[in-house]
Amino acid sequence: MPIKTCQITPFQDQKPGTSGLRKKTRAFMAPDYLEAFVQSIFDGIGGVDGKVFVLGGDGRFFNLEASQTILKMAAANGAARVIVGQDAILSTPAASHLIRLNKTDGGIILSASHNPGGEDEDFGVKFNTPNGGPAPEQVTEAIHARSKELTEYRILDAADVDLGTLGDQTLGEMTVSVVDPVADYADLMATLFDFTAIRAMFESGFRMRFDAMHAVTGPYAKALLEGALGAPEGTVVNGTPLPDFGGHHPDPNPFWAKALMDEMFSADGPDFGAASDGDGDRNMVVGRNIYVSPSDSLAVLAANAHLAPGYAKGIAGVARSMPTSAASDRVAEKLGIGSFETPTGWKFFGNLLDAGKATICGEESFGTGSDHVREKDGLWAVLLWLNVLAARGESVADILNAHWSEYGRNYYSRHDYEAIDSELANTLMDDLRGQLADLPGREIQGMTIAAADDFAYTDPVDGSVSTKQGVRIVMEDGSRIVLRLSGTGTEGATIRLYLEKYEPDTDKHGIDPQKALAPMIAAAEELAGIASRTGRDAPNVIT
Ligand code: VG1
Ligand code: CO
Repeated sequence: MPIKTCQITPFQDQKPGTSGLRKKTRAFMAPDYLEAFVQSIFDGIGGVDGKVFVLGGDGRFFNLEASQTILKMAAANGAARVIVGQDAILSTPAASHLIRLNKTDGGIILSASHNPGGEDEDFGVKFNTPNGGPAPEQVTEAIHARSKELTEYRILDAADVDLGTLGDQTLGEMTVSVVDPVADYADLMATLFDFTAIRAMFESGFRMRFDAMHAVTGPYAKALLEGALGAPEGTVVNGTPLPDFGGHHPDPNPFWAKALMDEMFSADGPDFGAASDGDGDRNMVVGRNIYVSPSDSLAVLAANAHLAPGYAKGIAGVARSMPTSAASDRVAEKLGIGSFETPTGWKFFGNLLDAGKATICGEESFGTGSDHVREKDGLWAVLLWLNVLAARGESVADILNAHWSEYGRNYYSRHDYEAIDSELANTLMDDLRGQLADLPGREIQGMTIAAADDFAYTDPVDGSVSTKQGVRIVMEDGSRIVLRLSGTGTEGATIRLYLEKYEPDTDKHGIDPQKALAPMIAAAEELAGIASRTGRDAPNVIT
């Protein structure tokens, strides 16, 4: 089959963000754009000759077409084999698992995660390294550098591969192995959790609602929850993946998963609720009449992981992203295990997991995971919760209240201001950075600022340094304000304001977080002036 070499003018805007390259779908569909980025990946990792990769995506609009293009490019560039999910579907954690299971040279995941999908919405491409995790900064920088000078790409002039049929096919000299997207992942889950105990809990009438948000986890959740674990049919709702996610944001938080929240807070709601995002790596967990913040979920899972067979020996350490609340630090301290604070983005957990320093990781953005793969994993977190609920025989509310009594409560909230003019957002951040040196010692809203900096991280394993990862202002009692700009948006800038206040007094654990955090919210406005500068009177999304 003939290989076409296509000449192009290099693109200057293919810089990967927090999690791969995300752009409007139409940008990726424009002539040569996807191809240029894929060739830059191939070149940036030193070529693909004789290598094996995993390929799949979350099923959003353009997923299938992009997959065909990538397969033809992999073949033209000399790859030996690509393992691809049937119909080009793979959740992000399942892709990570397949990369590790088959000891491949990495993988390409097509997703813009929780961003909406469709021809006028978002698309994304991410490269994962042979450990199964998102490419670290050195790799994404090499890919970006290559993209800026790339003048040609190679693609096989061939018919589309039949991605609907399981088994091996050839494309030029390359083997394409179409695999069941769910099977290997489901097998892995069965090794980690006490399926017998969870099944018994469902048999005794435990009721759950899992909202797949018309995204990729539908088939995984049906196979595991309604299949292997015997939950009644109907436990999984919105379980059919759609290219536009039914027109919704597949973003599992109280704002975008409001229908689930309403059900969980209704009279006679289910015992347990959960949702996951476009590509299946995020999770939201809700009990009957109680919402579990992602930071608290991480802490509770770390404290209880030993109840699941896969973690019965205990965990080596807990890692959290910097903006995530310190609730998990308290658990690590009590367990006498390692505790790590990394920049935002799962790629920063990879080295800690590979080195065995951390077993469980989490982010405030509805991400939790462990060393079973190298991505956050929505269903994994849901199954671990189910295992903990089955083992303890208590409600989510009981477990959470007991956790707060033992460790104190880290009140927490994130306020997002979306689609802000980029220049305005950058100036706001620069002005705040300019004040940092003078902040310690200053009184604000009845509190004293103890420290203020722009977070920089030195990876404890390979010594690599990442700077400017978010401004943090810490009060004397440990309460914090964190501000950073999103690296996953596709329109203007998104300002993320993270607020945290520690409350040791059990009598004060029942307050609405927005009320408990009111002084922090006021202090943030005094320091950064988001509302006054942007003219917004409220955040777009509060989680
Ligand atoms: C957001 C989250 C971050 C997460 C990232 C990718 O990034 O804040 O915690 O790792 O999305 O998650 P940002 O730069 O927009 O704040 V996913 O599920 O979108 O791959
Ligand atoms: Co995601």
